[in-house]
Amino acid sequence: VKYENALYRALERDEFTLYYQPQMDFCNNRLFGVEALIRWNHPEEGLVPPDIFIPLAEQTGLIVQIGEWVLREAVSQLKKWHEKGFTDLNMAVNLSAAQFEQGNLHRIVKQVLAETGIRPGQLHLELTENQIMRNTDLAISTMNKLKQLGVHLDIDDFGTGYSSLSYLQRFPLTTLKIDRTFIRDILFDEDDRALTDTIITMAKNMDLEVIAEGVETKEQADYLASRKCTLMQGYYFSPPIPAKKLENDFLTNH
Ligand code: G
Ligand code: G
Ligand code: MN
Ligand code: NA
Repeated sequence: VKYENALYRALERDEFTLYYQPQMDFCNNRLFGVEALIRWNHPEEGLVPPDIFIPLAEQTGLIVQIGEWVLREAVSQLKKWHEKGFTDLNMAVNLSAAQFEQGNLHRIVKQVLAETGIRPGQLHLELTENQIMRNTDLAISTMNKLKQLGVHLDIDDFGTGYSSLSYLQRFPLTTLKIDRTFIRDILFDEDDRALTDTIITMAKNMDLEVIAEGVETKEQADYLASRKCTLMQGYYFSPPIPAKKLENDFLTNH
């Protein structure tokens, strides 16, 4: 409630910004891609984290416009990085439930790709399990339209939701992102380790890519690599950072 009126004006006042968190291929220490994460630069309060305003944006329906802004901004940033020579870089964008359930999402995605000339295979759209389980028929149909464009469909926070494994096969997914709560205690909690191993094996069997989230230490990264999970994201590599810092820290040695 505190932020509601200000949130309405935030888009037109250009107060949103994107941070980018590196996704590393640990095997060759290469930057595989980045995940775009929105921040709100509130005129009085400073940076407001998305946990605070995304739920509010969802309640008010503003999330649809905000989500479209995120998509356009992230893909045009990716284009700039491609033009600087980093042509292999991928971009991951989070979708909210309301955005996902809008009938015209695939048209917007198609348009943004056409405007920028970004290859669809370099765009990952992140959905949570609960988002796709809300209305599975609608989700499958929307995902099929997106998949036909050639974009990747990633399940975010995998392992924390309510999807059943048998159900997963019905969705045209390309990537599972293992939730960070499983990675946190991976070195000393046998259950978390067993779950993580299972998700990695299952992903391989289903021909899906797998990304581990929340990797905070070298020991966690080494363990995951030993299980053949080499795509990783987390504070060990970097927190989400502004575009300029990402360029300085990750896109310089070419
Ligand atoms: O970056 P941070 O850890 O503060 O993000 C907190 C939550 O906000 C995460 O669950 C993330 O998925 C969500 N979030 C961040 N950016 C976006 C966005 O652009 N769109 C949507 N729908 N959610 C986002
Ligand atoms: O829900 P989603 O996976 O989209 O949320 C991504 C958010 O997770 C990032 O914005 C970031 O703030 C948070 N995050 C990223 N890496 C780590 C990590 O290594 N540890 C913790 N605790 N949080 C992380
Ligand atoms: Mn995410
Ligand atoms: Na996540």
